[in-house]
Amino acid sequence: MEDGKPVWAPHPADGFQLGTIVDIGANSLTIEPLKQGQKSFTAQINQVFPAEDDVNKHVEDNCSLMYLNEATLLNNVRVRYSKDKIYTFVANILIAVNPYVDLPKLYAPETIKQYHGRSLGTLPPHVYAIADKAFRDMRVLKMSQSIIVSGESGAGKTENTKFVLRYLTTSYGTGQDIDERIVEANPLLEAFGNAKTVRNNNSSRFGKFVEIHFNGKNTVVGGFVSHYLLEKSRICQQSQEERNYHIFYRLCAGASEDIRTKFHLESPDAFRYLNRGCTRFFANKDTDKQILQNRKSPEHLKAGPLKDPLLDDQGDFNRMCGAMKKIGLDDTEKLDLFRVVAGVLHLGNIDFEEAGSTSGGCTIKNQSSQTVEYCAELLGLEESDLRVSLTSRVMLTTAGGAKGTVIKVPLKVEQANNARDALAKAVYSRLFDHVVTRVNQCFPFDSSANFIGVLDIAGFEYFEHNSFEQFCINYCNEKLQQFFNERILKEEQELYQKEGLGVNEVHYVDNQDCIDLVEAKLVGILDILDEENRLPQPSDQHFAETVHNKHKNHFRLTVPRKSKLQVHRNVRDDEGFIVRHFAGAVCYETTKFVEKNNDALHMSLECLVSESKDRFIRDLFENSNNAKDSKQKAGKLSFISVGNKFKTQLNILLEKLRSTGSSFIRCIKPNLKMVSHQFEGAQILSQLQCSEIGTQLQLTSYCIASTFLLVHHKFLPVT
Ligand code: AOV
Ligand code: MG
Repeated sequence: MEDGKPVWAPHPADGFQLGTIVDIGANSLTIEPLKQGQKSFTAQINQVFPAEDDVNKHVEDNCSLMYLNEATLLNNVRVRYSKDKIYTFVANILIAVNPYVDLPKLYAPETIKQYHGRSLGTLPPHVYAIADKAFRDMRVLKMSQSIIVSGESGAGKTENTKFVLRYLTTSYGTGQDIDERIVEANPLLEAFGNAKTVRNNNSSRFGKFVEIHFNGKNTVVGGFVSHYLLEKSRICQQSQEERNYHIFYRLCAGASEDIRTKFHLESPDAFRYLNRGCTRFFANKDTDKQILQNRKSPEHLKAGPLKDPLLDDQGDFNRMCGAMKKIGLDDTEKLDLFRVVAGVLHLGNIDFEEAGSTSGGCTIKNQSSQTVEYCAELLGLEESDLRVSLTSRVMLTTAGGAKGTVIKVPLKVEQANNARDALAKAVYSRLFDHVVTRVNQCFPFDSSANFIGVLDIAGFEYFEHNSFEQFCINYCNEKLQQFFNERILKEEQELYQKEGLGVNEVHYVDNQDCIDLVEAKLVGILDILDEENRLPQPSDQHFAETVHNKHKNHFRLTVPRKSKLQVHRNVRDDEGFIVRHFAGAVCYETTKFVEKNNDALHMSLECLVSESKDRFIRDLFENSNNAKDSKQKAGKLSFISVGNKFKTQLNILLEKLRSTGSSFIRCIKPNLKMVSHQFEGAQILSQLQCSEIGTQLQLTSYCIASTFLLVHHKFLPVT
């Protein structure tokens, strides 16, 4: 850094600020901010970076800046963002900042045409450029490709994924149904798998890998969607200000009078599964009072108190029905879906109270009686069977030598509530599986030469309280990070060594030890959890203790007590563990890990639904392996591991990714308020830092110094 020249030094809100160095210490520098009236401060030497001469200049590929560091990257992205240029390349990685405003020109059909067949770098950075590169790589290398879209919740992964799908089907489709179906499958998947959260009004609560398949002539022939880990807890309960899956509200708001009567629908606030998360929105108190007096009025159904001003449930319902039609779902299939959704809502309204007798059990509350009837009717069950299955469970006696006798044990109120919720979760998640299966039938293909897959899966998560869901998603991100390291860093480094470029070794964190900690056989956290699930009396505390005992001195694992952060220290050692991830340490609270890791319904409920009179419901549960030999198995602890299923799926996914060429899109959320034209530098910087783009930059600077080889040379076949 030259004397007197401006530098970038840390700033708490903006990430970096311009200043000049006025004093140099052993490890720190004294900086005088360029902004008038600001006090000088000290900063660590390794956090101060040289600035470009013209800080208002921006470049399309960050690698063409004079100084490559995280401060100039942040500044470049900032300047571009202020001009609605949301895409920036870092070599061949695309950075996409969420504009939070429609940019119709950016995605217009003419723009799609422009990018057709054009090499990376010849046109401004765009998600279309990445899509076209994937296509050209597939064609030239005769190799399947994958596009990995990452970023935190609300960063724009799903929107960019949709742009990729639209681009590829528009540019390289046959112009027939199949192209449209690949695009129109999304509204249906989103209706059942997306929900409003505090971070995103349309948050995907499942991960997906969408493959577009091509024939030998490189024309679209079909598609395939794989899905991962639908968030099940949301079906029964949502956090403050959050909602259940869109479909519930849309059905209540948009269904025709006929369907409404048939499925006994009311406004969302009449249903327990909908009315406990989102706070009520009173746009106009007076009209709302009137509406409340007449809860079933069409106006209320359209604009009930649970109506979110930011979401148009009725309009979305109509759009969703349009999409269903376009992908070829007929009315019967549509009604099958809606009937189950309504059934889940009524199931949620069933209440229990202590039974008067001394049995210690419970009965269904009187006012729920019609609810039970509706629920039984919609799910094709005998009302009396439903009552019995919700309030008791079958067990095998082991006492008094009468081993093997099946008896009915009454459930306590709390247990019955849990049984009801478990049934609702099972039914809805099977329904979601069915929706994905059905979607896949819309774009079938006999054979394909290659595919381009787009991965849209939640990025690294770190909340105040982290549970099993965060654990799984962060484990997934460790695997993806490893893949990224392998692809971008190791391969390039090896290339330079081979070509004798004398590039210094680039340091990145090898995270195999962290992955092993989670997935290793027997000693990995997932297997320890499964082991706990199989115990006669599993407990979350015992699980946490076992994890700590098995990994006493593991670099990646610590007890919450030893944490520097106060919030973690409130968690007792037998209530959680801290994992040091590549992106930071996360404290997982193990409460409910055991429950969340089990996909099995208890026997009485499993039998109930698998013997439904309704063929659609029966089919949803047809493949469940524990329905068979139910008598034999009754009373045994049934367990289907959620964690290990995810591990298997993830390893299949990674095998697939490793067999393809790959491109990366890194989405960035510009602010927490979800508004346009607001660039919160510090927050964005931390997103850039935990994506290893920093390391990519370091590497790129070597390349430029060698002026020999452009970093993207081997990724850019001349096509
Ligand atoms: P995510 O997929 O990354 O979050 P989304 O793709 O759903 O995030 O984006 C969130 C919202 O940001 C969208 O609903 C749009 O309103 C807006 N948005 C994102 N990208 C664009 C764009 N290119 N142009 C205009 N608006 C955009 V999550 O699924 O929550 O992890 O779980
Ligand atoms: Mg999403």
